[in-house]
Amino acid sequence: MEAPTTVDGPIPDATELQDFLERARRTLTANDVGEFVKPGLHQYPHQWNWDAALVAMGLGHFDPERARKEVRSLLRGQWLDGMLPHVVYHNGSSDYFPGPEFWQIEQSVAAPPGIHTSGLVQPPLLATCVRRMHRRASDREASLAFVREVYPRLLRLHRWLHHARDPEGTGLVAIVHPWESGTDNAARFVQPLMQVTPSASQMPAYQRRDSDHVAADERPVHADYERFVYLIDRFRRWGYDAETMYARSPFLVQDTLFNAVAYQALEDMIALADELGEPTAELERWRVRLHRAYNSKLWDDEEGLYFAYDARHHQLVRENGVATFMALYAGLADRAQAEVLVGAHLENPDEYAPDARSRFRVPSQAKNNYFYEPRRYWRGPVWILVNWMVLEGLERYGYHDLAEAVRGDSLELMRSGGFFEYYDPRDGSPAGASDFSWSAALALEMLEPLPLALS
Ligand code: 9WN
Repeated sequence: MEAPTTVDGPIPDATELQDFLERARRTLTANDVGEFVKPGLHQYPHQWNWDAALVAMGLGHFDPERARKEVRSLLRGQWLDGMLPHVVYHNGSSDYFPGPEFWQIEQSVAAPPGIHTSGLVQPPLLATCVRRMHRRASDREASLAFVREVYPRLLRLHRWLHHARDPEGTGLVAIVHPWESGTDNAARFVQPLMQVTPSASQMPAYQRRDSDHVAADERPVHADYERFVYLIDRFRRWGYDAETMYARSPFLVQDTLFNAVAYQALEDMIALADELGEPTAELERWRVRLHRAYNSKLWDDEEGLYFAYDARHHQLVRENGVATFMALYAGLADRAQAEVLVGAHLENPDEYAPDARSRFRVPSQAKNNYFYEPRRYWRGPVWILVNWMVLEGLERYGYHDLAEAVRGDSLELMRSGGFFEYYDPRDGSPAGASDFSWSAALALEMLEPLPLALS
């Protein structure tokens, strides 16, 4: 394999490359607690939905059987109506807030019996990761049997998303809580969250634990947490009834990143269905509708950016963040849109390209965005997952050199800083949780390309 280039030049030699890959594998193995792989050493001691999907994809590089177990574990938390929760608490309480008891999922008739979970969903990356695991698997028979086993569960998740979260048939799937976006405190949620106004008497008692292991200024602010908690309290009072949540949640957003992930997942579902000989008409219908709505509703021609739509207050949220490039990841943009996204924004040093103020691609918030903070969580730091999605998108549209630059920066950050949750784009210093599983999983995915020959 050719050594990837970095901002400092190529990774020196094959031995170092092998050592780096070995460190990535060891990070995943060290976070393995048996039933699942923790997202990081500290901070997140349970199984998260899209983390598990990425972890499984990473494990698929060296231990396919363990990778399948990760997916099965996650699916054990699936709700009876198809919802796949954002956290599965296989191992009871911990020092993480909210713990299993806070959710009171027993209030819902759809909660799965005998297992604790959250009551929210997360970006549906699983079908995409399952398909990539399948493409990589050398034991084709075992892999196909696994796909056959999990496919109906994946289908139920997507059916739930396109019904429970789009009861009006808009084509776009809505989220009811910033945690569902996976990018919790991104600037595009500030305005919708500002309209969520709990009074002191409406706030349940709780204690934040997320700054026990990570500096408070690298985490969401107090006002965000108040709203995160308040929303959960509403939902549990409503018994997590999907209809009520859609109709009454004070936070209802048709998100750029979430819908791009959902769209790519539909493409992957269709490919898996074809291979299994399953019908695809329903998936096709959702796919076509989503494509149309994404471009007619979320694209702002004047700015040349995609924006999230606040479906509760009927307006676009005009904040420039990295989620705008997810249309490239999913192939939702046409050629002209792609040229604007890349030429006017991704390559613009005032927004995302390196300049004297920032050395590393890709800041999660445009540098000239009002809410940009280079070390605060989803408000500016570089995330390996986001970089992976951006580079996949760039490759898809033929921007190979730029994709290589994003890959190079990502590898450089992980090589010099370790597998962290995120990195400061100014100097590359690591931040957030250490030994972060999805960063390690994606290092493998970035360096060991998918075999071209298989489906
Ligand atoms: C809340 C586990 C998760 C990720 C999310 C990330 C963060 C949780 C938190 O950690 O969210 O779900 O406590 O901040 O935002 O994307 O899945 O790694």
